[in-house]
Amino acid sequence: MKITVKITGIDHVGIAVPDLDAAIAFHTGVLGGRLAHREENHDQGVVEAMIAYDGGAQVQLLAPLTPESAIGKFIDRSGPGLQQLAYRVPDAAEATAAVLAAGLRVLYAEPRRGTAGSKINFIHPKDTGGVLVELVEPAAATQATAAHGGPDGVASTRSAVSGETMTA
Ligand code: V0V
Repeated sequence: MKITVKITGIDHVGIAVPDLDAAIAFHTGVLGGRLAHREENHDQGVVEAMIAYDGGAQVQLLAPLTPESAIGKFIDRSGPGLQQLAYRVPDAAEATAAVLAAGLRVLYAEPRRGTAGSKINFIHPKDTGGVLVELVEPAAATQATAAHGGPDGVASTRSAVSGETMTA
């Protein structure tokens, strides 16, 4: 039987930014988003902020902690802008296995820690038509809320491991 990645939705779109506070000010002040979560992730070399919009859309602002990090290299090569498309999956380990079974490159053998206690992995952009695809298994509390379909429940119930989750 053919194994496929079970995508349940778009979790977020990631934007590489050189200055996180300036980007938060634009996305909240001009675009009307809400700062739902902010976290430093040293494994990924980023400080990130999740911006949530009414209706459930989420944008992740990603600023580099070092020039050698993935986001530092991206900004150096391509400038600030869209860096990743993150799909939500129920099980990141299962999704990783499905990608490998399709003969594509995942970046990590096992999922790693992402925003707010999520588990994440990535498919190499050269194997997806030029888009860095992230696979996100949200933390359990978020997963349950998403299944019950609250309009902005995804962002407001994120449970932070080493970050700060804001509620409206
Ligand atoms: C690089 N390339 C991209 C790309 N980054 N294409 C589309 N979108 C991107 N974001 C292209 C680049 O232009 C080159 O194309 C080619 O890939 C280079 O591939 P490479 O030499 O294998 O690799 P690098 O050194 O450029 O690194 C790219 C990868 C790296 C994707 C391997 O950025 C990485 O490990 N990313 C995963 C981790 C990550 O992005 N963390 C930050 C977000 P040409 O010139 O050869 O045609 S952390 C996060 O999302 C969190 C915490 C969360 O969601 O919770």
